[in-house]
Amino acid sequence: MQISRRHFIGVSAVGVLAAGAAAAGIIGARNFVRSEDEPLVQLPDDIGDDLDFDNFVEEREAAVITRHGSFCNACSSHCGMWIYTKNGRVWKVRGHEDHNRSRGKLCARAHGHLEWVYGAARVRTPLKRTPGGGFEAISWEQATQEIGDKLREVIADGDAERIFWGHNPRQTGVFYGTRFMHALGSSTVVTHNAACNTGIHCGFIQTIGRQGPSADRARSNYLMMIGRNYGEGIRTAEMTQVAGALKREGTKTVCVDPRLSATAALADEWIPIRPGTDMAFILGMCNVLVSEDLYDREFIDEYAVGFDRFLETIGQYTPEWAEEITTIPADTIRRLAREMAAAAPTCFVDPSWKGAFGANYANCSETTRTVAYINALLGTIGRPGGLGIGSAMATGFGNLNEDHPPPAAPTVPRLDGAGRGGEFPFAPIPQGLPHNIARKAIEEPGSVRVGFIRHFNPVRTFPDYYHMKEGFEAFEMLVVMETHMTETAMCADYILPECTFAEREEVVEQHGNTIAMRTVAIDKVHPETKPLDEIVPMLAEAAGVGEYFRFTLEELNTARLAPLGISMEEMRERGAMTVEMNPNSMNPVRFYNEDYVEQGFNGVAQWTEPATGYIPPANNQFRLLNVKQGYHSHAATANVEKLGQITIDYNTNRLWMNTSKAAELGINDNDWVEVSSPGSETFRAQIYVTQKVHPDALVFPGGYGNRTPYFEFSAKVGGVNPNDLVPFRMEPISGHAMLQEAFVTVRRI
Ligand SMILES: Nc1nc2c(c(=O)[nH]1)N[C@H]1C(S)=C(S)[C@@H](COP(=O)(O)OP(=O)(O)OC[C@H]3O[C@@H](n4cnc5c(=O)[nH]c(N)nc54)[C@H](O)[C@@H]3O)O[C@H]1N2
Ligand SMILES: Nc1nc2c(c(=O)[nH]1)N[C@H]1C(S)=C(S)[C@@H](COP(=O)(O)OP(=O)(O)OC[C@H]3O[C@@H](n4cnc5c(=O)[nH]c(N)nc54)[C@H](O)[C@@H]3O)O[C@H]1N2
Ligand code: SF4
Ligand SMILES: [Mo]
Repeated sequence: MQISRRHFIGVSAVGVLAAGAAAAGIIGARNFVRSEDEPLVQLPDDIGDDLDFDNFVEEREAAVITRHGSFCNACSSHCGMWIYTKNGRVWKVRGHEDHNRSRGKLCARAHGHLEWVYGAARVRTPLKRTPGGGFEAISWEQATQEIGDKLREVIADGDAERIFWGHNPRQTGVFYGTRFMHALGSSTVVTHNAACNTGIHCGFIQTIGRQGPSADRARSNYLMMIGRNYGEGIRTAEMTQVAGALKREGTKTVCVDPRLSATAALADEWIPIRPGTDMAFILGMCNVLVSEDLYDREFIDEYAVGFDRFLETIGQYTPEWAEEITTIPADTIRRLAREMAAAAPTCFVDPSWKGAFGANYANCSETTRTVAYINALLGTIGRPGGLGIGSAMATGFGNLNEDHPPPAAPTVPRLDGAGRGGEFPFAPIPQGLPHNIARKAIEEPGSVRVGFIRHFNPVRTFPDYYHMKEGFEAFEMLVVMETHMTETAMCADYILPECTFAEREEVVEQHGNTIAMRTVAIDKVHPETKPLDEIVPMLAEAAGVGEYFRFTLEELNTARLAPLGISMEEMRERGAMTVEMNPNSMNPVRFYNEDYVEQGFNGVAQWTEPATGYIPPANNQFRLLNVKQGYHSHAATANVEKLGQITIDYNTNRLWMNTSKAAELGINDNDWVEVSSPGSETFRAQIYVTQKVHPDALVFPGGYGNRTPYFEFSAKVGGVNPNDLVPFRMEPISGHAMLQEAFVTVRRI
């Protein structure tokens, strides 16, 4: 009898008793054939119950149940998970208990997105654009040959720097995409971060010398969350920690948010703020800490750079001044600053993710600098219960051996203007600026010749659909590697079908102190689809740079794991495990940044208005807010029936409007309105009238309004995509896309 390794692992995981049943059932699994028109994945009613797998298998003797280590693919949180299969089909998923991003928990999307595996909108074969604008199925041979020929032509012209790679940065894509670009002679790899958290990355790098500080939620006595909604912008383990803080005796939680988010609803205090003015609020609190001598002098003496310059300007930012801008009463600002000082250093102002200062306004990276300032004043940085500065793997991943040296990183300029010497010298690399590539392609014809996009839908997830579309259609060749027929895929010359997360093994990844690896859970549903580690080497061979890719994924992962003393067998069996970490050392905190002064920016962060100002220009105009809902991801899940149906059942894609504003405009709950912004199309939307939102804000739940004709269920779900109402713009310092720089006009129908 042949027992494949993954069946065997599954069997050992569910126990000896199951082994007999499973072995008997292998034949069933081999005979299992999926009919073409079988409906979307059928999940049993008891999904999520705490099953006793031994008894379960005993009850259903014929079923072969296996489990496979993986991580969820439905958002950027990378929650570790187990994929369970039954008779060779994905059956259910559960949180991986040893993975620090999930700690045994998954959110609704992890279950819902199993539809991606079996769904109808999957790309099944390579596709080529036809002259009429449609697509025809072609073979992999033809696709790679034609793409390779184009690449050879561009390289022969000396134009390799006009090629780029863009993605939602997953470590497999980072490895293969970067190596591929370097092999071709291009420096440009860009990511989705410019529509997410580039402002935050830039502000922290420039102030504390590293991106992505974390918050020590589990040990903190005072959590101030400014535009961070752990309850709906989910990473499951973090949500669990915040749930703990909400319950913990003696721990205070404050949410500063223009709307009562799911987290704010459970926090000790909700502080409604006028959108786009968080920097004024933080400067106001800094003013109190300084003027009342409540700051941590020891910390400042040891770590602050340019503190004198900061003292010269902070005096003007009184709580009364901040009240005018933020609408938060001066007394409240004073009280919150004093409370935090009393809790210091076991407190933090959250470094946040996207909500308030990730990539929304012209002041985001400057706001981030003030978040670093206030945490420094409170002495929270690097302290238990404060802001974590992270740690690095004690023993890093290994590299491929000398038979497979990496291509040298080219020195040609980046296409997106990010980094030293570019248009946006402070734009963090490797995040990059994909929307600037779109602009460049439009404004300087021929400047961008070839784009590769993988696992990324920038035409829909960046502001200004028509601008992004025009830009992405202006390249000589766009190749999109997708599982689905997205808006970006619709602009492609070639679409290459990747198999889904459940059907492939991937590069071993590090997520904090966890290393994890996706393993193959099921056979390919569509046999013509391929994983990235096969697609890139094929393209590289065709382009004449195949020598950089003559190794297998197995060899790569074995080399990565070697210094850690972990075998592939153990990695596959455990899915995720904890590795030893060394704490990072503290960097100075730059209150004054001379590099900024050199480039004409402020040495010390000074109050900066959003590009569109902060007061709505007219009575029927509102600041557009683009927010996450717990059961949708970006522009990817409205087409997932099990998730989209939640929206339909509970009517949750309505736009939130403040009760008194609605009364002023004669709008009732559930009324339909027209919304538009200067230069945009006009959209119809339904209004949710509520006191849970600041009068200046109109809340657009994110993720709706797909424009690809292939997303049929999404069309049924409806809704407006905020990116259709926001023009193309770039934040002056970090270059991000400013997703909330628009006031929308509302008209009752
Ligand atoms: N359900 C779900 N979870 C996700 C994702 C997803 O797509 N769906 N994606 C993951 C990713 S990539 C990200 S970046 C994170 C995002 O996680 P978050 O950044 O927490 O989520 P957002 O909903 O973008 O914003 C959080 C809050 O900011 C508020 N906000 C908006 N404008 C302002 C403002 O001007 N000032 C202040 N103070 N608050 C403001 C919004 O009302 C919202 O409640 O979520 C991650 N988890
Ligand atoms: N309107 C709106 N815009 C937003 C946001 C929002 O909530 N609403 N959120 C913002 C934020 S925080 C972020 S981080 C960005 C996210 O920006 P994107 O990364 O562009 O967002 P997604 O919609 O998640 O796109 C991921 C794409 O990967 C594809 N995909 C999924 N699995 C695979 C796979 O295994 N292989 C391949 N090749 N492709 C796969 C999906 O089909 C999807 O098209 O968007 C930003 N813009
Ligand atoms: S937060 Fe939810 S959707 Fe995102 S990776 Fe974790 S389980 Fe998946
Ligand atoms: Mo994001």
